[in-house]
Amino acid sequence: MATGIPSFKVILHGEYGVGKSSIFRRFMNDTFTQATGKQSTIGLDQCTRTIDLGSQNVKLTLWDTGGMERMSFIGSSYYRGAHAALLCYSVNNKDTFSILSQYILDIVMNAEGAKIFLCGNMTDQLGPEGSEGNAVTDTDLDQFMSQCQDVLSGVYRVSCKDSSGLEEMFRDMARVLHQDTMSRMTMRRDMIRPGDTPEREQTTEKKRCC
Ligand SMILES: Nc1nc2c(ncn2[C@@H]2O[C@H](COP(=O)(O)OP(=O)(O)OP(=O)(O)O)[C@@H](O)[C@H]2O)c(=O)[nH]1
Ligand SMILES: [Mg+2]
Repeated sequence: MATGIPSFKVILHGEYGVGKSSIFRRFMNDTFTQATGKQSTIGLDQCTRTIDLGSQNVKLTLWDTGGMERMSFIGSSYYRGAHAALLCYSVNNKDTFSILSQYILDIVMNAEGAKIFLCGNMTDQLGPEGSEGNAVTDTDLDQFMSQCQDVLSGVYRVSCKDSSGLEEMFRDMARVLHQDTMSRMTMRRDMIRPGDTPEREQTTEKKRCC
């Protein structure tokens, strides 16, 4: 790594129209487009930003693509080397939530070892309590979280329209990914104790023989 700044690839995942590209645009240049009509993402976009965590800078590269591309040949490069997946659903559309376990399976199969963060988008569209309709309720979310306790590394609710929760989410993801790398490095260092290398043991054995 030329700059020495820890760098992480994060892929956006989830149903059509849940706001993946809107999250991407907020990340890239803090803009929002209220598109009319269906405009699915075609091709592949990526954007890198440096996040200041106070004591440490961390680079996040967000990758965005549409469902059709994920299924095409682009798919493998999309998943390759991903450190994390931001799994998105729309908080006012239960269908995009009920299908999440399939997406989790897809991530586990294609991006081995990637951490999974859950993001409910469009909180600006939630009505007052008691008027849930097709919205994802707190009970739905609690149930899902208890089913996949160890699978999720973070759970967020955001709105790309009014931009609430987004910067906090990007920072938290950067923090979790960085901390995970640090603790893995510490674990690895602790496992290699002085005098434990096979070569040394061999040398000692030989000396004893002579
Ligand atoms: N009200 C509201 N609308 C949103 C929000 N986020 C996205 N949208 C709208 O939802 C629609 C779909 O958003 P996209 O970002 O294109 O969704 P996508 O997941 O990238 O869709 P695909 O590329 O088809 O997979 C657009 O019309 C957006 O303007 C939000 O937080 N609030
Ligand atoms: Mg899109």
